[in-house]
Amino acid sequence: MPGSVAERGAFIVFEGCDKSGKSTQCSQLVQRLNDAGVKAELLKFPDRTTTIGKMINSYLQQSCQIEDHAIHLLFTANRWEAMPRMTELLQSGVTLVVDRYSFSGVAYSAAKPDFSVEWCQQPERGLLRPDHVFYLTLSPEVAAQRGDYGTERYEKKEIQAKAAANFDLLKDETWTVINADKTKEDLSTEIFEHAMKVVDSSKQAELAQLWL
Ligand code: FDM
Ligand code: MG
Repeated sequence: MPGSVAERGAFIVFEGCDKSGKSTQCSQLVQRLNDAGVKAELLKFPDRTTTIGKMINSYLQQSCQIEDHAIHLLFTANRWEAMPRMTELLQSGVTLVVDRYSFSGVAYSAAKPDFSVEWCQQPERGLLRPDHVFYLTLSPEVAAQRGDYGTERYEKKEIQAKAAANFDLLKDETWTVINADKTKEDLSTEIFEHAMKVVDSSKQAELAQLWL
């Protein structure tokens, strides 16, 4: 159409606690979008491949200690360092499917003693704002049926429960809460159908900033 601006990609985030099937759903969504002719890429936070990401990885694997405020800021910095590339991809029409984002950053740090949601949100302000968040929830009973947690730092029932309570505080109208207690296929179909609408409605929308 003459005079029309180029269409951008959608910024879609998946959030939820461990064992909710987030990573599986992220990959499936990228696959389904690509099959439907929508250019889409998978990203994940923390991105453990960068210099900052390697420090985060050592911290999560408990091979080093990092002070609680400092690690919070490293998780945030790991998102800031990705902004130029993410902006470029979105502007060039690529939809981004992102496994965890600032909401995990706040939910997990604010689960620690003496950390407030507000304090944790500050350094995240101004990052790209997702067009949509799929929040996958799971009852503690069903999570327990999925086997033991791993050995990484936050893989404990109490921390996951506190993080889940914090996620609830962060929800807004851009979130869809999805009960993840379904088959992978049912879940993935439901998410894909919703995501196609998000891709469509984001095409002409301005990219926005988080929590400003
Ligand atoms: N996590 C993740 C944080 O504490 N802050 C963050 O900003 C992000 C993105 O890191 F326990 C936590 C959440 C989880 C851990 O995440 C590793 P993955 O998705 O299991 O790699
Ligand atoms: Mg994990």
